[in-house]
Amino acid sequence: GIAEVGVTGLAVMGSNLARNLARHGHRVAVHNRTAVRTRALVDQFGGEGTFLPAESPGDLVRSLERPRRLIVMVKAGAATDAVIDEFAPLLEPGDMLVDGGNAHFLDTRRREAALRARGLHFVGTGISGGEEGALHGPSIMPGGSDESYQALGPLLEDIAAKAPDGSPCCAHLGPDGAGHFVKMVHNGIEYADMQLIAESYDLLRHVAGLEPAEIAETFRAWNTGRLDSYLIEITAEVLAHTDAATGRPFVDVVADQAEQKGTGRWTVQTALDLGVPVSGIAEAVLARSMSGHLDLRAAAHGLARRKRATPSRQSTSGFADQVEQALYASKIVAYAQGWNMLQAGGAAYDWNIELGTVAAIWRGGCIIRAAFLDRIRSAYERDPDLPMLLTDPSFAEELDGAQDDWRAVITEAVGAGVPVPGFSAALAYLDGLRADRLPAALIQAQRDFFGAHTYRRTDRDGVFHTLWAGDRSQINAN
Ligand code: 2AM
Repeated sequence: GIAEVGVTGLAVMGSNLARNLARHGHRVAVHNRTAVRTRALVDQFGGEGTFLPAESPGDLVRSLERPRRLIVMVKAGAATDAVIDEFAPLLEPGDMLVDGGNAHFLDTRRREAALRARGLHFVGTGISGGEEGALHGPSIMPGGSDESYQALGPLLEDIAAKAPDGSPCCAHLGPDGAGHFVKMVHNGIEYADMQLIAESYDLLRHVAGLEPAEIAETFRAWNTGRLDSYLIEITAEVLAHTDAATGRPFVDVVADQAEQKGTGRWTVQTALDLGVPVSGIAEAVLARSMSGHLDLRAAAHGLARRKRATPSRQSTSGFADQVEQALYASKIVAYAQGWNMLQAGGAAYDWNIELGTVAAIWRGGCIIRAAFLDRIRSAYERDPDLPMLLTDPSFAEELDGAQDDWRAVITEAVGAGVPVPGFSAALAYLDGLRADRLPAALIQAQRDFFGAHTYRRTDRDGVFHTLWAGDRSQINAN
């Protein structure tokens, strides 16, 4: 075999990744179940580098240098298992199968264990950045064995996006499913970020009374500051766009139902299992879900109607500044929750995920790429044992500086009847964490009342139960 690497599955993501490899001077063997796609790729883009088309799985495997590096780019789920079943018998110990799809990390753990038993490396790899990213440089999140990264690292780092400081947006994140877990959390954070941006737009539109084109300008201005990010940039583009057919703002002709492919939901499901409160991500998933309930929305139309005060245009720029503060503060909290989840997942599955490294490889290529991620990277560089992002002195200071405006914006939104679940959940999380006393005391007392679930006291050690149905005396319960 003479190809350095193979790619099977040549839909857009797979084709673009193969082209990215070829453009970087790598000899890449390409294969697809349906051969027309293979031919189309080579016909259209053969001039970009060295492609070696393979007719069959056997052909593909024979064309690869050993140990073999084969990247699988098929739809996550049954197709991945089918492709593994097809290729594994053709491979030899030490060969590497890279799954670049959006697999659930538990599937990746199962597949990795099964292939490890056969001497094969299975490398579940998150790839973020969409079609453009796959072609021009995605953020790459590989799991799998240390040994496999020795062989794959240089290749993957070569085709990955580069952070502003020039370092590749690719790093080995830990064994088995670590890469797909990190990719899942990335997507969860992406949901939260998009929700917060959407709430900011809603406030500027319906509280400040700005038009989409004006809001686009506001986002453009924000994008030159601390909110500088891909998502803010494309938000400005979308808001500035006019629908050709109607001449109306594009955002007004798009149906207001946000869909989801499932990684946000997985993040929340997994977070519940790990016991990590990721309320920012959860609210974002729930808001998308609610937007799709057209029956309920129609039924609720006109309920609890607000008489909306006419927005006062004079105070608009002051209000936009306040929204920027609220957005930024909520974003810090949502990201902090995401990092708590990375930490908890890393501990639960013994992955030893380096929290600063995750921020470093999300600085470029992926959907949440932003200047902000370099701040997170340096926070963990300053203190690798940071208990959470919120306690980093520079983030703590920014939260403190933002909090008056943040509270004012939420108050305004509540008064106007504009829903801000992301902003409010973020603030509630912070207020809860920093509280001297939580009403959890009352909940634990209720639990003791109806279920004898016992309680601890603030003033001495031990576990207690009150005889609620009897004379209400307290007994030792352990
Ligand atoms: P196809 O072109 O032959 O359909 C995205 O759907 C990619 O995954 C396509 O390249 C598709 O191949 C491939 N794919 C989907 N299911 C597959 C399977 N069971 N085996 C092999 N490839 C599959």
